[in-house]
Amino acid sequence: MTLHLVDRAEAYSNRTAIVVEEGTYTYSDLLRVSGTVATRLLSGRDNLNAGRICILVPPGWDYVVTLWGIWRAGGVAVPMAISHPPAELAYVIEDAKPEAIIAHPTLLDRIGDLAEERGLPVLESSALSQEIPLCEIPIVQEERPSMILYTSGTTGRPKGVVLTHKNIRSQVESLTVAWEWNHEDHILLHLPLHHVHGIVNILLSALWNGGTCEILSQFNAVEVWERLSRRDITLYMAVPTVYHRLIEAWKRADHATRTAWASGARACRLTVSGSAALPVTTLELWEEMTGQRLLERYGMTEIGMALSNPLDGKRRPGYVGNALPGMEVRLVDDANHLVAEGEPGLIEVRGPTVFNEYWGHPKETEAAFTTDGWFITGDQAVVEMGAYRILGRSSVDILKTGGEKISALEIEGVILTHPEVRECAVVGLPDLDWGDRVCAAIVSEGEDHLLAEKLRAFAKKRLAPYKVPKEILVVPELPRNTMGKVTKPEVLKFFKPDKA
Ligand code: MLC
Ligand code: AMP
Repeated sequence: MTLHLVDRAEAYSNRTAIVVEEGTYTYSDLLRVSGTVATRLLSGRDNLNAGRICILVPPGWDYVVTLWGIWRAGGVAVPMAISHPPAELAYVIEDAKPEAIIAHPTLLDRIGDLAEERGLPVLESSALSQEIPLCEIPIVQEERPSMILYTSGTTGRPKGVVLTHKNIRSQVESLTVAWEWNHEDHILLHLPLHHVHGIVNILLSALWNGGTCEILSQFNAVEVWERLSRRDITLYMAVPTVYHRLIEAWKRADHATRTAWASGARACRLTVSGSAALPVTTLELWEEMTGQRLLERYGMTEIGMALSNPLDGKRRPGYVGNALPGMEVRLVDDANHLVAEGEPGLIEVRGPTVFNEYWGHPKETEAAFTTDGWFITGDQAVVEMGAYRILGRSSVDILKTGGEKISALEIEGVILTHPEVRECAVVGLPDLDWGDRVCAAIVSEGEDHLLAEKLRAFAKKRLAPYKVPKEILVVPELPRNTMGKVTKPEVLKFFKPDKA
């Protein structure tokens, strides 16, 4: 059997699959060009046999056919973040151990040296889709791994989450039932394509259902509003920071513009928020402007989506609803006993969408599951009046900024390698725009009054842009408890709360 996603595309033949600035592509185009990519990747072999291939391609047509091409050739896709500096890309390459890297022509500079040092071939995405006679496309079992997505853990560097084709199919099927995806749907996509939010909830859900996914290469609030105002987008999904930015742009617009924009959003059948806690004020303002009550849902790279407010029925502000179709969700205490309704507990999840392993980390994989197979999310919640409310992470060292999960310890580790830094504590300051605003308090070895600025430049070279602290303060000493451990709630007090 071939992949269900591909089988289904055969039936959608002349429907529009992808819209990008350069043009419009049908499902037949998608099948033909991804077949070409698969043929070129195989170059005479029968099957890539789960060989990893890194993708460094911006959101667009090339990205979609590259992803499908790798899958159809029997490979495992490792989408990399196009915003990452070479140091972060090098980490992913070292960890995933790919057989090749597919890069967009505009990103070759970023990856060229890294690949050469490791003797890895770099294939240009545009060259891979130059049509040639197709070879026989292999049969790919659904139990096979399909992609590895990198996500921050509590301890240090990011880990690769291995998702099988079956995991992805289960994720898409669950969302299809819950949110009634269908072939009339037309969704706008501007989220990065190295996370489940953009890849599964938006791109693959649209393609599974014969809908249309319209891709903007990056987020721009005015562009999104303008596009919505054409009133043919049926679904819109984003992280809370994006909704906050849309609201701020709307406030700056004149009356006629506001009316046109709002009428576009009003025409959607559903607008969804997730990946981080949605502030109730954002939900209320969005509803006031557009008449749309945002549907908030909760998910994670390791599990896809687990909890969702209902499509029909009451969506309570501040709550994320209940288990999605096919998912089991429970709350437990420290001894792994179920907690009663109204009591806070740790969220555990089980179901066909849940990943099997962290790539190359069997110990971490084992520690992430209970003996009876529940995935331990590390998030806390409470059930009140029959719906889940997320309370936050169990660890103060995992932060969410603009929907990106980051480890405070990873950032501290990098800053501490600077010779002028003696101590460092990274915290997330609550912020209406970013969710957590990343801030660092440091104790300096010397008296350099330019150290904070130097450190930002130092961090920028080594870390993804969203991990670079927005504010760095030099302090005389870090607050500690009686055991000598830095107390992060005390560190937070160094910084001024929410600028919004
Ligand atoms: C960019 N910057 C960020 C940032 N993104 N800083 C903190 N957090 C972020 N997420 C930096 C930029 O590098 C720049 O730094 C400065 O902030 C201003 O950038 P900007 O132009 O305002 O940001 P922008 O490029 O518009 O990006 C913001 C954003 C983007 C919110 C649109 O971050 C985004 O698309 N986030 C979505 C992430 C996502 O898809 N998460 C899903 C994970 S899956 P400087 O120094 O140059 O000024 C998951 C599971 C689930 O969580 O449940 O879905
Ligand atoms: P990631 O590892 O990037 O997939 O991020 C997953 C994490 O995002 C979860 O473990 C939660 O901490 C957070 N998250 C996702 N959706 C929500 C939500 N609706 N409310 C609060 N936190 C969320």
